[in-house]
Amino acid sequence: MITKLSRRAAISTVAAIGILASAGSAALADAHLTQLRLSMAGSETDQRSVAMAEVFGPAVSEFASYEPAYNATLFAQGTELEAISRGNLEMSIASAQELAQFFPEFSIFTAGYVHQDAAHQVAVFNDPLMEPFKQTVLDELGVRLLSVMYLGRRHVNLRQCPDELTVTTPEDLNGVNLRMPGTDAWQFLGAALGASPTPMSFSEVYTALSTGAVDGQDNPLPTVVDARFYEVTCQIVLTSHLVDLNYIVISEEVFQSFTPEQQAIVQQAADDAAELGRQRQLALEAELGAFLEENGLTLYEPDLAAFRTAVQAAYLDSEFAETWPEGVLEQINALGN
Ligand code: KDO
Repeated sequence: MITKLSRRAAISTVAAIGILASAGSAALADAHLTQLRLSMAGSETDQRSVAMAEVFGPAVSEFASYEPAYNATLFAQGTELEAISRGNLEMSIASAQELAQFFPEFSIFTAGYVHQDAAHQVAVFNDPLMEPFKQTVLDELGVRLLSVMYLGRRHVNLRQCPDELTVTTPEDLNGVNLRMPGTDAWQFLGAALGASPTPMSFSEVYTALSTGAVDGQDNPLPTVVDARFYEVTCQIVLTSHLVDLNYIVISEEVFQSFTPEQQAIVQQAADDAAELGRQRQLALEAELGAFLEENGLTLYEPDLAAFRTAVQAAYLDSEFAETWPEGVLEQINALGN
């Protein structure tokens, strides 16, 4: 009995030593990995998140540990750039609207009806016109813009059904309490659409829609489905007012801690993840209209020319346009169709 127990004890001690030894070597291996925490407001099932987890994480795994945090659990939406700049975070998926808080000229990428489609976003991001924008963010915030991610065509998604409110022109949105994310550039876009914009972070939108605290929100179809906004809304006005993007960003200090070979891997991994995410978002956009209709929503196009004219005029008349570098709007337009 005693012998048996001792043997068992001996066996478990040996096993425990083995486990500890392998845990120790894993910890040792991890110590050589650079931690890359990415904070974002989107969910784990958002296709941008999925693409980063599937492509970016594995591609850098020899020298970095990719650790995404979703639903703004690590940093509140809109605070990520500052967190990276202060050395408290390594990566995020930042919007041009957030960058415009620091550098007003970025508002050119937030203006309604400027980007035409996903390919246009990529052409703009990779064009030399983008270099001074990227350099400013690098020099002044210590943040590197790695690649451009496609979020999709933003549309107006309302609680009211079409028999209560049909939207044809921006005037029809007068008095509509439309949730927009909480920066000046977003609020301006909501007002340019004719609505009364209300700032609110993404994580609060579902509840605000379900209680009627707001009449609606704007986001692309994949986000309406991923965040289940369709459960608490009745119609989607297909305004396509913003072909929306986010930039994959990384701390420049962290980026410079990598060897040139590792830097090239990080860059390629970001480009590959962005491409996969873009293709998946485009596919979802093409198919989700049917899903939303099956779930009782009405989708329709308003007078797009009326929206485009009103929104473009609002921007050109605004203080935002005064910050746009000479000739850049024309260069952006020339890269489109
Ligand atoms: C949103 O808050 O409506 C928005 O779509 C803004 C985007 O820039 C992006 O941050 C996105 O939220 C989140 O990633 C959630 O999808």
